[in-house]
Amino acid sequence: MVDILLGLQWGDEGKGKIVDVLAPDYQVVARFQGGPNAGHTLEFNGNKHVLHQIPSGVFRTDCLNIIGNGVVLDPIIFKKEIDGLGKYNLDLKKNLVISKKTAIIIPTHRLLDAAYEKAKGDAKIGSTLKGIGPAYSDKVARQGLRLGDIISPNFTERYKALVAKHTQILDFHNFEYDLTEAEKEFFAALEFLKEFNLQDTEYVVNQSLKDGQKVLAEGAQGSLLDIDFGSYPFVTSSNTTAAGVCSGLGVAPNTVGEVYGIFKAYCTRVGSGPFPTELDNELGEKIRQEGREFGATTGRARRTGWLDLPALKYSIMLNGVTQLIMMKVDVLNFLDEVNVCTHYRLPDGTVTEQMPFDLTDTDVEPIYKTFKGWACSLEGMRKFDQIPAELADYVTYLETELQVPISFISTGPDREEIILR
Ligand code: 2SA
Ligand code: MG
Repeated sequence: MVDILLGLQWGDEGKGKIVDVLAPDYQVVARFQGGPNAGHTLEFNGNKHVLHQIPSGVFRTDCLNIIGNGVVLDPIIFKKEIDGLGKYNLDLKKNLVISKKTAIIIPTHRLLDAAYEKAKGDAKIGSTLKGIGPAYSDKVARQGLRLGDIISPNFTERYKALVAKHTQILDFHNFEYDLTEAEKEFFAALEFLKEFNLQDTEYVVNQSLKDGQKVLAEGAQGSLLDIDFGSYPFVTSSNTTAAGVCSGLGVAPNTVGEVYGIFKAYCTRVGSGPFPTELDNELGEKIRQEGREFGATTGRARRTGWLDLPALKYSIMLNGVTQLIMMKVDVLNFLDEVNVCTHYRLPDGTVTEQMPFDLTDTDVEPIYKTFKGWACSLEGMRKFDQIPAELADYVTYLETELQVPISFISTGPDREEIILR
């Protein structure tokens, strides 16, 4: 079976940590969408490592890691990531397989990202500027380059033709650039990539399933950033929801087993866009500091706010979540009271649990339920019956509301800091 693990909010729910925790049960871990915009942080044995394009199963040496066709891959960043993993003595030529159908991010994609964001002015998306949107655009426009193309004799020609299209747009935007350095790095990185195991990974993953192996599909970003169901246009350019797994890996819907949905005990969002429960105040700042809420890729401060149940229920519905994983509960240890948004009040006074068509233009007022905080450290707690009564009440309330069991509660960044139910 293919089990799926994905974020139910706006990303940064802690997917990296949980993939790493679950990986021993899986023979394959696969990324199916996104690219170097992702930042998955893993902490183990005193190490802290951020992965961007490489699946979070790499630190488990008996696990095969797949970068699927639904990913957009930046070769320059790939080379840097591999170099950065050098100190762990991993055999990545063996344990990592990359789809030949993976879309390539070329240097002008990053420039286009910057040019488009600049042109949008105040309405900018808050992109990570990694070239994600332009690379997916070229894929959908049927003019992109794929990893399997890099061995083709006419690759350079096709690359140049694409760059010519891009520079026309950059010139139109009066966007200044110098490609010399980036292109040098890009072509060197392509040579480096050629030494890796490039395959039609849809065969690899389906063969693994036939052999009875367990596959874990690792989502990036979060469901509320989904291109179709997120707060458009403040979204990323891929299907971050469960639906993306089938198209992003080439597996059939009837192979999908568990869907693990990860959420934080509060919300964060990095980049622009609507955020109904945002705490744009001192408390929000305190949560940011306690939770170390800074972008793992860009270092940007993440916006913080209360847990949003209408949004969470929406994500659970879209993904068919079978088990919930609640993260960063310890960040709220300092609070006397914890709020949860249960409904939205719309401008016309209607109270609803549904996400409005356009959160950007609809000023929703969150309606909160207040819980007594547990106000103590959770250190060393590994069992549900050890946790304070206030936290147990809160978790039980969420399970009743969300109608999905909460199987794991994370109480700190390390692999070991987790309560299994
Ligand atoms: P993009 O880069 O064009 O896909 O950005 C579009 C929107 O998607 C958001 N986005 C993210 N949100 C949370 N985490 C992400 N990964 C990094 C992290 C982000 C970082 O783990 O912290 O370091 O800033 C991620 N990637 C994309 C983005 O903020 C835009 O709102
Ligand atoms: Mg992240």
